[in-house]
Amino acid sequence: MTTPAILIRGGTVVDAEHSYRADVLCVDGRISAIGENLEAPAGSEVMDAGDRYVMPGGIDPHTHMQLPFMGTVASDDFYTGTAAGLAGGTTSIIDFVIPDPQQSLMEAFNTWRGWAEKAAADYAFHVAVTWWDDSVSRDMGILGQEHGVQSFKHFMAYKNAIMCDDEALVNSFSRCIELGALPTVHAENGELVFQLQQQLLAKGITGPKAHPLSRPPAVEGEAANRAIRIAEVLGTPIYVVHNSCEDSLNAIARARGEGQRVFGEVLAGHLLIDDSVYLNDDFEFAAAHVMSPPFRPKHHQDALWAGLQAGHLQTTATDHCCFCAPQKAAGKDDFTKIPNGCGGVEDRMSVLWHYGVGSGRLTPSEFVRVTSTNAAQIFNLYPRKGAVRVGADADLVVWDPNGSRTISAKTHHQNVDFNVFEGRTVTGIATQTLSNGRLVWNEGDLRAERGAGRYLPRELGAGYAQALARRMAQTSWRHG
Ligand code: URQ
Ligand code: ZN
Ligand code: ZN
Repeated sequence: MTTPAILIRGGTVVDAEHSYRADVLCVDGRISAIGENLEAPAGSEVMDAGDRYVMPGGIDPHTHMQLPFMGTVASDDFYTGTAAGLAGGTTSIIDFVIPDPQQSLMEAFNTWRGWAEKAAADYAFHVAVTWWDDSVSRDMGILGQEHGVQSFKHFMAYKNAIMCDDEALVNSFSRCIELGALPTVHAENGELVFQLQQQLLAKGITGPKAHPLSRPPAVEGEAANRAIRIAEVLGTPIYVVHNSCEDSLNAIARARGEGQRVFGEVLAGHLLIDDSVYLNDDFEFAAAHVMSPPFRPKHHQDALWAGLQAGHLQTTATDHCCFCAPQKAAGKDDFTKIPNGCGGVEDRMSVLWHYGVGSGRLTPSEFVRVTSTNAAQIFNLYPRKGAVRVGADADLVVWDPNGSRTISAKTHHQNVDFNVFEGRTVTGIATQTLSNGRLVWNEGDLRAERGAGRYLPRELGAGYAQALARRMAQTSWRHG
């Protein structure tokens, strides 16, 4: 059954550059026309966007749907997690294939591809390099040249599990340069974390409050700086995921100030939630917030917001990796066994609008840049994604800047029994979401379709990322 054309009439288009009044016509899953007073083709649906914005659908470049991790499996799968994203205005995710050490990257990629068949929205994959030998190098080439994988992830944390040592980092970054792929890192020094964990357990400090004590900002700053320096010496761009603190942000800002091509990501959670959550006497509440890097003392949030405004951080994400209370309880007597991860894919856009645009920190166009366009350009999904332009996929969100909602696990669509933004009333909501030209979210009515999501192959090469980095260099002064 073909999807009827949809004419979004009377809205204000907001893209990464500007805002302007225009109708948007979507035909066969693509944007087919943008302009004033467009005719509605026969049989099309006409949607009145009134005084609302029409923006590119959000792209969350960091999710872990149904990730097998720390002895359990994340509770949102590729269908429920992408459906929840659509309800919040996010229309594409970039998830992670994470091979076990010694597991073939190709084998893991095929496994994740199978899991993602059920997705309700489009998805791409970063592939993690969790070990090294010639077969890993070979598989990286096949994945990059034949399967559209343009970015490879490296966990510098999680010793005795998926942690990359410097040898693997140097080899893999070098292979990325050969391929024209972008290396990304989870920057925490896993050796230090392990040491601090043992020290805390030896002192009998076993509750969730030990989690942030085992991964202080210096542990993240050291790893971010080390990864950035390795990238500098080898000559590759690098993307640092989930920067949570001044220490890693300063490492990025220093390098960018010297013209190095470094991109930084920040999670909606780290911009708003501080480490007091770990002092809560209720184990379930504190454990629900155990993720890595941990939530930090409040002053780091101001630095992260400033980093986003200054252009040192280019993307926002969620690291959506949910575990329900019974799963978190695995660490009841030993905090190192609490599955690490929190949710957020449904709330990222509203949270960033409320606290970003609502506070005057971000303009609407900067909001679009950091929730969609920059990620599309860095990870080579642009302009198919992250743009309101003729020919792009009709992934659009009709945004009501004056609408509000109160976030709660009682009402969210995420398949998890906790919401880290619980109780916050936010202004700025998606009233309609179109995924490939289909109306999938309409005033609270979610019509996500299991299996409608498509795999998004990505070209190798730093095309837009290169251009983006140059533009950032030219304009970063503008954000003050
Ligand atoms: O480290 C990650 O990004 C994954 C394993 C999700 N968990 C987390 O605590 N961030
Ligand atoms: Zn991580
Ligand atoms: Zn992650």
